[in-house]
Amino acid sequence: MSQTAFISIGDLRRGRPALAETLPETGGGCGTSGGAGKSSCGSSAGPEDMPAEIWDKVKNHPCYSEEAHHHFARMHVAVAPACNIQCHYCNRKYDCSNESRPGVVSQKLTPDQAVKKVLAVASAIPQMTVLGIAGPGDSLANPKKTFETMSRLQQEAPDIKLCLSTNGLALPDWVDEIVKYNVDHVTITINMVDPAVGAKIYPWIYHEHRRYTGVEAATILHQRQMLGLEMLTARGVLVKVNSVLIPGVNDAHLIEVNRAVKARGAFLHNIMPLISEPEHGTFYGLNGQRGPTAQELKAVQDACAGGANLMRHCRQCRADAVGMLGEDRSDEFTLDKIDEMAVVYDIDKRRAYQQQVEAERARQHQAKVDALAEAFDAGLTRDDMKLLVAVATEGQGKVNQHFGHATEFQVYEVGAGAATFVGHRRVDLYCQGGYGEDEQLPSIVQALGDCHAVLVAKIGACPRDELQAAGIEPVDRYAHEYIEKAALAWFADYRERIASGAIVHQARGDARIRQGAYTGGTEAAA
Ligand code: CLF
Ligand code: SF4
Repeated sequence: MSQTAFISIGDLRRGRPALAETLPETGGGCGTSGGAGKSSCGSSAGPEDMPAEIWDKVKNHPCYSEEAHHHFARMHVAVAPACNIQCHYCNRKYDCSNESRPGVVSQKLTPDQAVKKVLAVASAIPQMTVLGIAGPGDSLANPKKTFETMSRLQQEAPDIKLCLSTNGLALPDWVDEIVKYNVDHVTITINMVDPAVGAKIYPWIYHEHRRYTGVEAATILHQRQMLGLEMLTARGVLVKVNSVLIPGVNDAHLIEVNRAVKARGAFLHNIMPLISEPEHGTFYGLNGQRGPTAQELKAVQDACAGGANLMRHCRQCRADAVGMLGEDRSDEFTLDKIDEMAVVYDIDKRRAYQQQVEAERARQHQAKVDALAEAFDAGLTRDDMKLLVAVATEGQGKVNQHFGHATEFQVYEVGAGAATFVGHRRVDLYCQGGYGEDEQLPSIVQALGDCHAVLVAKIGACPRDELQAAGIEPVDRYAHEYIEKAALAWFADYRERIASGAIVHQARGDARIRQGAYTGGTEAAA
């Protein structure tokens, strides 16, 4: 029977109580993350927030640690083409929507080719620390290929962390294998804990040689997902739950999902926007089901405060992605190119390089802590005003990118003496090698529509004017400053200008989440 207390996105925006108030505390929670009761983004946590053995697992996993994703890379190998369920947001002509950006077809690999590719990437990108199997179908609907790949890599590249993503239907059958091959990070896509909601997302599943449909299918899937999650966390495997936010279908229901997965020990919950462009040919795309706006996504994420810790830096990568999150170097490692490479998998060299990266990360972290201490101590504001600011950055935690070079902006919420990372916005590249592509400006402005300011290292006159006309303040006076410090300084200045009557504060609107493939490559921004 349905236990769903359905709250709409509109209710959330109007201030209906969040998870911590609406749902009883379940106890238990994540037995390993140390995140119980915290409302902060768990993936932002550091070594002081969790047991040493957990920190050891997450510190260089770019998805499980927000900080790590600025320093370490991951790669996926597309060895799992088949799937055992149908999601209304998936068209299997494309990569798995659970873990991918639809519209780009994978080069499917045999385990042999996959191992070869991993060794080639590992030798070329020494900070690549994690190998994931995330489709293009379901990793556990292709267990032979998945575990053959994992088994070989455990032998041939023992320093690489193994990670897989699954819809969970077959999961309980493969927990022993997952543990056997040291796959200590598993993502389960869980979009519902109420089969009545599930029936609107999954038309069918294929289980134990039989096809099931409707609520019966969703009930089986739900039970298998919960069982698999419990089995993994009992064995010490770190589990992240991905949920696709589908407005009008499971939006506020995801608060209940968050509670349920926390109670079963999930380490992180990653709530992702539905991608449903009609040209992708999915059921939802063809039937007018829209994805959420940026503010709708944030409202659901914020409403989960107090439940399982949230991941907010997911880039919804392809099933054959290679590189840092947000960049894709898979084109450099096609099979024909790998054949021509001199692959030298030198584990000692990799370790030495990663130690340097780790030392640099620690140095940057400490410099940032020192720089921010004063800004936070200043107690700049103690009222409830909160604003969003967008930031152009190419790393090191600093405002250090030109507006025209950004293919995404980091978004921070500023207020009450705190500046908190809340997400990112993809945009098309404005600068096209020496000139600005003005046709891109309206879509960039739309992507930042809910932000009061955009902090950049530099910006040209044309985008400056366009942003100002849209009520977004372009700010380049904090170039090369730490992001949080810059955001707090801008906020203090903004408050002073309001107090002096120089400006009148106005609420912002919503923002559009960029869907589909980029039209400008990251290499063009270099
Ligand atoms: Fe890949 Fe997923 Fe492992 Fe990461 S991705 S299998 S946990 S190594 Fe990461 Fe990509 Fe988001 Fe996935 S950013 S889509 S959460
Ligand atoms: Fe597609 Fe992945 Fe869903 Fe399977 S689990 S139907 S591959 S989105």
